[in-house]
Amino acid sequence: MSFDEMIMAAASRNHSRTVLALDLEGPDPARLVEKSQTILREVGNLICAVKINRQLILSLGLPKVADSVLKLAKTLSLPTIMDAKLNDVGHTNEFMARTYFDSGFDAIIASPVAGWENGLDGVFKAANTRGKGVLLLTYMSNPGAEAFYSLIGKQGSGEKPVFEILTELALEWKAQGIIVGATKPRVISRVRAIIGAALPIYCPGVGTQGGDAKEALNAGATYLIVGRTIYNAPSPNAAAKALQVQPVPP
Ligand code: BMP
Repeated sequence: MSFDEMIMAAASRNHSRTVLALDLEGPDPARLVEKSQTILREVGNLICAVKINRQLILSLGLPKVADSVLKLAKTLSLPTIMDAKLNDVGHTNEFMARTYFDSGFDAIIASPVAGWENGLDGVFKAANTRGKGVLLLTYMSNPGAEAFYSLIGKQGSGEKPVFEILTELALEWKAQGIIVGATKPRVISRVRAIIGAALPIYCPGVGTQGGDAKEALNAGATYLIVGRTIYNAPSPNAAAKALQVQPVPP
């Protein structure tokens, strides 16, 4: 099954469009593994994917993450996304993508700012030959993101905001998804207007960062990426339940 098929199957099975951002921190690796697995088991049937970031990779190391969290996600039939935000030159990006994919990740996040030639070309090749997904960061959720992503860029004889140019690149490069902050519902609407039903939009920034789940979904979000609002809640299960929605593709 491709990444797209896996996430759609999990979304429909669990009536959820929530991607859990499992960004737990802590000094004791054994406890960190235990806590990660406990939360994943608690919300496993209320989410559609798991996103791992540098918190777990740097604390546990990739082999340990693969052997614990990725393994559990697989037994729960949940696809896994590595939030690597790849943004380097070709051979380095490609090495990271290959290594994460071959350790068990089903998709990876990259920044389109690196460009295609000797930038993300090898990442897409590594993904496409393995049936994995590439999601492109198109508008970040933090307040400071506006300074770059809303900048007006020149393209041919015309002008448009950088995020619109990045959105068009995601279509051209055949990415499996676009990431836009849930804190920016107007940007989500604009991106949805540009891409129509061609691609899913993944929205981080719900809850703790101030984004509203319903607003993001109404604006055109396909999936919500949610971390602290779930794993720091008194009941992660109740917090994940509160975010459940009927999946409506894309
Ligand atoms: P939280 O729900 O705890 O705010 O976590 C959001 C997750 O999404 C984090 O892993 C963060 O690194 C990621 N993220 C984000 O918050 N904004 C972006 O624009 C892009 C992200 O990947």
